[in-house]
Amino acid sequence: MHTSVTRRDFLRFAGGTAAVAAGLGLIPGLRNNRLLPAQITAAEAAERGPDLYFAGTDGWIYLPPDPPIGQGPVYFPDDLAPNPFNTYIFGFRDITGLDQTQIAKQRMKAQHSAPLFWVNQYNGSNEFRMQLTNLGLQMRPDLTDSHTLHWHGFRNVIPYFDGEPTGSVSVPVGRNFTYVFRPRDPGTYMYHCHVEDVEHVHMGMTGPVFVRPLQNGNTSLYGSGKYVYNDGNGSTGYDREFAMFLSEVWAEAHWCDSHIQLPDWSDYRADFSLLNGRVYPDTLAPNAPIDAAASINSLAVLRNGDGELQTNPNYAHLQYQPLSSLVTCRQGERVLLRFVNLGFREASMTLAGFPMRIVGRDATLMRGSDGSDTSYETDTILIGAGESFDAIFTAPAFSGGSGSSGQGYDTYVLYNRRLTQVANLAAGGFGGQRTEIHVYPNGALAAQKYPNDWGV
Ligand SMILES: [Cu+2]
Repeated sequence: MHTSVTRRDFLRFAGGTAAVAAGLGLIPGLRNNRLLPAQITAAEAAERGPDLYFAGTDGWIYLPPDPPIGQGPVYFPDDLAPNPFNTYIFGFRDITGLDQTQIAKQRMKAQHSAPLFWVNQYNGSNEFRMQLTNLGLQMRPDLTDSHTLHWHGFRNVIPYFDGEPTGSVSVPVGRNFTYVFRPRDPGTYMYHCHVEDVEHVHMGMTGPVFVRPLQNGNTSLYGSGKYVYNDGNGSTGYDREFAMFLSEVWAEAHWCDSHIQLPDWSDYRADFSLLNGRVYPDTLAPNAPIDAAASINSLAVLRNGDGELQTNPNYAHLQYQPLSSLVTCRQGERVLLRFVNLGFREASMTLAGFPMRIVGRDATLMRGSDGSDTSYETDTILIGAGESFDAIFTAPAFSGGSGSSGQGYDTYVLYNRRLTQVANLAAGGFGGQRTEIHVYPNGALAAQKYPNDWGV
């Protein structure tokens, strides 16, 4: 029996051992046996236990490999990728509730478009605590990159918990840090790792986060009692909500990271435009199996005994891209689309067939300084990098089911009207930011249990 150990294997083994030896479960070290005030806050938060616990690591995802993209077969599919995957990423994973043995097994199992989470607006006592650990980059033992969690657009941040590493702290390999938030401003935000952020953001360490308003639960303003903002009049009430998280993959950069090469970011040319971490037609595939009861602060994908993300039958290739983009609703319902763009290019999202009303932008209710309503109807939203929009549409009347008979719903299209972002210019037009809205008759669909839940 012959066993060869490559330099890469050696480094991977050494790197993994170092991560364990460094000790998971530590908080940032003390200096001169004294805690700074901010460290005391962090230590107290860690003692009380986090509301959520995320890990940063690397991993692999699936994008349509055929036909090959314009750059040819060198960069994509990645020849180092394990079946059925083909694209190397960095990303986060929700490891809330896992034990240390399970957590260690999540190395190189990152999720693209990081776990969707949400928090309630601060009411004077409900601080939100989010612990982050760094499991290292298994494909890049030569890199000792830290990770952070930066809440983009968060207004009352204190630097210690901002995740901007040059002015604050970051999380080295094998360490833990607990972020503490008091979210006072409802709306739709995004979060990302801020370490070497062009690279870490582009590699997949990005995701959506919502702040739910104190007004939630008030059913006199809108029947569902669910609102985007403290509007005072029910104008942002909705029945169902769907995250629409936009990002991009430049295949050459991802190949470079797995092959220990340096991409030149001035050559940036995205090959894939992603919606919730997938491209069409995978955008229409179902959510991964979700634990509805555990989805208190985040979309909790069911996990097996090893802590691994579960998948639906026939969708093993989407194991690390668990979030669907298909929108389902009944006629007459108000449906909230929470758009966030953390690609590097502007997106032009278009809903064909009926208008959306823009009720919020960058986590701000659309109101003038005198309180006047500045919301507006449109069929297209231009979303720059780092921007968010809250759009509500009222589902049109059910017309009897479009397409093949017996389908049971009407189909409308939501897509990026920029040709290079709705497909990647390859023959066949696959890929891109495109999904569908399925409008059902009265009586169909269950109430939504969590964001992006189909209710079917
Ligand atoms: Cu990072």
